[in-house]
Amino acid sequence: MRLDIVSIFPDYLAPLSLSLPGKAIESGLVDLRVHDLRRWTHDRHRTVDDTPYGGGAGMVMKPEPWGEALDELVPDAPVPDAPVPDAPVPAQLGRDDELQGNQAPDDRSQDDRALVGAPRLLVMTPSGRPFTQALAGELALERHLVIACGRYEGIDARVVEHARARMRVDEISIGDYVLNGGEAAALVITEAFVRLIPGVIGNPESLAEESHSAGHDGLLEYPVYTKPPSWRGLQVPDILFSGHHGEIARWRREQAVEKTRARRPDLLPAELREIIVGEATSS
Ligand code: 6GU
Repeated sequence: MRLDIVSIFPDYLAPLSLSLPGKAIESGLVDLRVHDLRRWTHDRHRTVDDTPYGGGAGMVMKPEPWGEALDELVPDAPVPDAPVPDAPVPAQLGRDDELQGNQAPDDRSQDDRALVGAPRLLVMTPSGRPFTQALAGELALERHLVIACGRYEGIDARVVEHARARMRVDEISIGDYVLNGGEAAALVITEAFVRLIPGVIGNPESLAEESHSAGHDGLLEYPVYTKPPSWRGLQVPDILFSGHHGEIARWRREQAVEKTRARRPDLLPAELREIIVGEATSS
């Protein structure tokens, strides 16, 4: 996978060369390139922001540096101002038999269909759609991702509007809180999808078991224990010494359901949900 990350604080992305993403880079599975947005400015002060039209607090990131950055990083993208007949598929990855299973959901619009296999732009913003494990799984199969880290009060909205015509674009949020910029969020999503790239993690079975994976109905993970059997007066549950694999599996499932009910009732599959007295059932 080719991964381009654009930021005005490229040093913020340095931790990506450590640990898991670092190994994926060394092994050649990920070709990571971090870029300073100011490279695409032309004035003496390397200006990337300006005051918002319509007034208001804060600064808005100017469209020109972002436009030039995307032109350079995704050079094969079709140019929208010159309408192309018959929805071209980018030549370098256009063949149907090369497409990954995640790339062509049936509900995709005609315009989107032309972009199947095209580079994918992820714009980090608190107003984006929530990042999920399912999206991480999709991203792990992409050939070329570009992550745009916004700062200040956001990026001029025309940047995304323009990009949508030539590449697949997702505006992504990592949760309902506000960060000063998208860099920390870019670190988070990169760690989440890089470990799902085939070949990055030694034992793929460990992936299926963990929280938020599809393997266990989306339940949170059951509690785990290791030696010693007694520690500071606390015992490992007896069932785990029983050797009854069926019973152990049942106990773990029960624990996972109860933990999910307590912490994340929104994740409970419908058949495990209990009617809570007093809760509105219709609008
Ligand atoms: Cl992706 N960016 C910023 N600035 N704040 C966020 C976020 C992203 N996700 C949650 N909060």
